[in-house]
Amino acid sequence: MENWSQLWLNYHPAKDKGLFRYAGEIRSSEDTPILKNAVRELSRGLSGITGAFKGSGDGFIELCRDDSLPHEGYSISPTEDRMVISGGDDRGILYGVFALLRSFALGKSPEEAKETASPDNPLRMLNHWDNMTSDIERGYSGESFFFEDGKILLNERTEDYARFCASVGINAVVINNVNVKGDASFLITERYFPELRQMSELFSSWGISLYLSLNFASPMEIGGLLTCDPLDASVKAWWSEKAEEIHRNIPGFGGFLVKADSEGRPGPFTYGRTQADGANMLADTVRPYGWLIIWRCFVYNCRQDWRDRKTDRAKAGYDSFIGSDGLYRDNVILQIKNGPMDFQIREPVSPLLLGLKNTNVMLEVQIAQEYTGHQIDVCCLLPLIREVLETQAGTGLPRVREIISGKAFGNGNRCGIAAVSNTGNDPNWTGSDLAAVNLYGFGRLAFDMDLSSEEIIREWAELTFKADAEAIGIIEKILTRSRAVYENYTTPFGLGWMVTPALHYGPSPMGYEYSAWGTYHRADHFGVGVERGIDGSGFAQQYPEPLAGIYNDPETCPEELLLFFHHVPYAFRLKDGRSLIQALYDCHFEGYQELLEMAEEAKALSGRIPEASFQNIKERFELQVQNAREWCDQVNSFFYRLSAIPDEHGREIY
Ligand code: GCV
Repeated sequence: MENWSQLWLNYHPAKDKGLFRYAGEIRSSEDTPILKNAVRELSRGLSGITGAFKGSGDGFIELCRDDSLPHEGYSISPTEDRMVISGGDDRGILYGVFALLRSFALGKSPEEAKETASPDNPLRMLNHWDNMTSDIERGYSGESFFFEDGKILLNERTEDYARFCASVGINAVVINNVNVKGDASFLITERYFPELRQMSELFSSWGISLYLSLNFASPMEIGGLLTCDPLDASVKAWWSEKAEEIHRNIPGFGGFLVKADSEGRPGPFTYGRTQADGANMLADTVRPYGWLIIWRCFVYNCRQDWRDRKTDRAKAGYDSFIGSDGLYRDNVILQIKNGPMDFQIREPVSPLLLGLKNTNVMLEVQIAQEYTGHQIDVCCLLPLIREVLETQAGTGLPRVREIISGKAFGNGNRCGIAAVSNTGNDPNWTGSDLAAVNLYGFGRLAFDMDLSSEEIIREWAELTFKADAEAIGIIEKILTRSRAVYENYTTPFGLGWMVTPALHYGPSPMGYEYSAWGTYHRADHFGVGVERGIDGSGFAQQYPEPLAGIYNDPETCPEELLLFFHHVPYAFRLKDGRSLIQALYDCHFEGYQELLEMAEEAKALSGRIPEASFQNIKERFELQVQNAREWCDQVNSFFYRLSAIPDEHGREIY
């Protein structure tokens, strides 16, 4: 038995509602690597769930191709004696197998297991920020399971990781950090080809394409050239040769993810070239192999002067990319963080997502809890992701989900969604047992954007824990409200950036206020928030109407984003009649109180879920309670000392 968790693929015994009779035999017409894995997984899962597999049932499960189904699509159809899983291709069949196993594990009936589905998003990707030095940038669950001391790791955990990904429909994985340095620059050289080849084969057998993050300065750093100017002929030739070499050595390779001109990384700006010049040069060199260039839009000036109120980091992504809309090759996808800043607990949707109409785009979210509690604080991010997908509802504008799935502007299958992964080599993979909901949920949501957070949470909890209905209910309740609670005791109303600099855990209300990172809240004696309307930085005007108008006016701006868009006096009246300052106090006190309640509720899980999970959850709640208390007291004291306005309810502020 492995000494690491099987997460939601635990396959513990479930109740039979008529499905078990199909578990007698598995028939597969073909024997491709993916189908071999599909059959193996099915028999592994069924033996755990039914406890009796190996020829005991009368019926059978049949896996087959059906060309009328779309790429990666599947259909599950029960008849009297057989359960047919058909797929548009091998990946489709594999996804059908996992869907059927889910139905078995959740105790569904044959009728409930019946389904025809295909993924909403063409690319469903995980980005790992794993370094070859073993550590993970913004990792909160141990060290890398891909790299150790400059070497690539390939073992049973790699295979389990691929199984977990496939089980929720992830079809692409970038294994190394976007900040490519040191040994990682050599991943595209013969030093690492043998292991990468094996990894790519392993991933492919689970329907996953291997991607690498790229160092834009590779021609200089590993190629001995004196420039990496994308328009230089020797640079282009170098990349063409490199791509051919990689193609020869790593079959199944998917392409590159590139962070350029950002936070000290090299890029085309150094040579007075555009981001499009850089991306297109690479795209041309990889075109013969059908690979993609995924180019990140996280480009901004990280050496800003805090005195300067006109420069606004929130505007940088749009400003750097919008002018080249339509100029990108069709094998380039621009990867855009969900908000214009950097994965705060709440941000408006990036205006770039709405603005680029003639360019392939994909959404980037972060399930590594960098600003959302380091996988110590429980924070289920599914409500946040769901909001991003739906944000434009009611405005007549296309919704983000339509944009990233290629439906809004007709950019076909060059689009999708990526998450910065929250995994590491901890035995439970995600540091906190509860944080695995974000990994599971991201995959499920990327595949099916109609799923609600509640549905996913419940499904995950039932699959993960062998627990009674009451325990599942407790976990569901905790997770469902966790994001709102975290937001309340940290930075409500879109405030952001009161976090301890660099570490990004715990409060430091003035920590980023005089920094060079462009991360300010501009709190003073009279009010708080960044003025981003027409009389401020003008960020609100980067949105199409009616959003630009809605965000521009503090009276129409959604309250949960008020301080993101406006510098607002403390006496400003919210819709419920409270002053802003009172609402700030209330949120913090209530958030902390709610957290205490959640921590108390979690105690009832004792004896109801496996002891190791209970201890993991309990210990993390103890730390979270301390963290939330610091946030509550420090932020409230900060505002009280600045404004000199007392809390109407006379609660203790220091
Ligand atoms: C990988 C933020 C993080 C960095 C991260 C960067 C990015 O700035 O703090 O650790 O670098 O985002 O997304 O590239």
